[in-house]
Amino acid sequence: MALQASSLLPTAFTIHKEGKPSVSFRDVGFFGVSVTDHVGGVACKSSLVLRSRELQVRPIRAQTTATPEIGQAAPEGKKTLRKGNVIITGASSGLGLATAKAIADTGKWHVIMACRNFLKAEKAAKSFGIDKENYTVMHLDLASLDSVRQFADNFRRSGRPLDVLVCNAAVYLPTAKEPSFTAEGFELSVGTNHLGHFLLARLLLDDLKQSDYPSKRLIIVGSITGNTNTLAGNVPPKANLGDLRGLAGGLNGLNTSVMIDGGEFDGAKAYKDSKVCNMLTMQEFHRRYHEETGISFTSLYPGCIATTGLFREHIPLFRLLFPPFQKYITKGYVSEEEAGKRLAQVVSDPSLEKSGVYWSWNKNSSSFENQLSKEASDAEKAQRLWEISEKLVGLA
Ligand code: LMG
Ligand code: NDP
Ligand code: PMR
Repeated sequence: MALQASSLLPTAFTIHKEGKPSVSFRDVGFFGVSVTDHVGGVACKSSLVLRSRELQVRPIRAQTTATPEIGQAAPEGKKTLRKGNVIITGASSGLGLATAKAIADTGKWHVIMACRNFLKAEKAAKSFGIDKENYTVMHLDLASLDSVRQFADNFRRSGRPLDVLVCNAAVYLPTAKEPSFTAEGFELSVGTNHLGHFLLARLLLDDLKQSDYPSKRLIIVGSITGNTNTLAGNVPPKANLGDLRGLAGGLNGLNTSVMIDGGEFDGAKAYKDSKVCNMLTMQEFHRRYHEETGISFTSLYPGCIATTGLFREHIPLFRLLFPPFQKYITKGYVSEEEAGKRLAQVVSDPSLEKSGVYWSWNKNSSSFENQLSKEASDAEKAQRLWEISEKLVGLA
């Protein structure tokens, strides 16, 4: 990837404060790479429209360093907004990294990259040309509840307000024959993707509440493969939480099953189940806290980002065939940078503020409120999932 060129991009955005950028995005893609190199020319035109909309190439005066206008009212008479603070878990690769890049490059946000591998995250941020003014790496291992608690403490000590939390990190172990476990002994996929994030979001809810930012958001990344009302969600093994008996038993394989529904271990199913948990958790947060706090709770399917590290445990043949399969057969493929811009939209775009929504994008890359499967929108199950999860993570 032409990563060095990416450092040119913030300049490309900042010099065009008021109107449409005069730099042609046809020639320069988001990471300084030709758009056509990435998306094969498909949807190039629509992504141009998307770019100017998503990235909100609007006045960015509040964040530029030494202009005399700082702190003064914008010409329209609107007050300038302070920089927003967003935590993104798993920002060391894939979707999280691309989102960190997209959001940091607006100059309007400070991104806290919450990552288990500090060095990897730091290197990734540097190689993507993220301005060091606009990000901080903080250690977070979601597979350890102690680490989650420590992270929340450390974040609070930093004194930054929290305006948006993005629960993005995940592991996918499709070829594992035997389960692995988190520090507390939960099956690793559900333990990391759901329970770690559940505790994190619960601990940081107060911080979000206290923020004075005009739009406070908690975003939990979901997926199509957890939704059995789609073709992708019907590829075996299908997600199914059953009656949650395995989860209630602690997912430790000692007294009960390591699977939420009480079945035999299946890594691919555990991942899909964890995504159902993510989507149910978002809705339960919405029901419990949206009205009271004004926080917007959302989930999304960013598209099939077939090239990310998520598939690192899959067999080499799969990793070879999956991207062309998604690009040319299902046409569900999106590049990391495109997906990053979608998630960045959910972080900051005023048109995606509605709470309780599962966002998706159509072929023209315009967002729409999608329907979740029956199970992924089951309010009773969401409530039980919440109650069991809070016991497991030590909140009840
Ligand atoms: C499992 O296998 C593994 O067992 C598991 O360990 C784990 O890895 C898991 O998800 C990960 O996968 C999945 C396996 C079984 O699917 C395959 O990948 C086999 C590939 C078969 C090749 C099919 C030919 C397609 C041609 C593509 C050529 C390019 C190849 C690229 C391949 C990359 C992707 C692998 O899956 C199956 O059993 C195969 C059948 C799956 C079809 C599922 C479709 C069900 C449709 C049901 C309709 C439901 C309708 C709902 C509609 C709602 C609409 C609103
Ligand atoms: P990646 O593997 O590229 O990114 C996952 C990130 O999670 C990495 O930064 C990884 O860290 C981090 N992570 C894993 N375990 C932990 C942990 N214990 N503590 C902290 N961080 C951890 O995958 P994607 O970017 O594809 O996935 C991001 C999100 O997008 C996931 O929620 C996934 O479910 C979702 N998604 C992905 C789709 C796709 O097609 N790729 C489709 C739909 C949804 P490290 O870099 O150290 O490994
Ligand atoms: Mg899928 C419209 C069709 C579509 C879409 C959007 C996806 C997304 N997939 C689709 C169809 C199919 N997939 C079909 C027809 C097959 C059978 C050949 C198929 C297979 C398949 C496998 C084996 N797909 C997969 C796998 C994985 O291992 C991935 C997975 O399930 O990870 C949990 C995956 C995915 N398909 C997707 C998406 C987005 C994924 C991956 C990641 C995720 O949900 O987070």
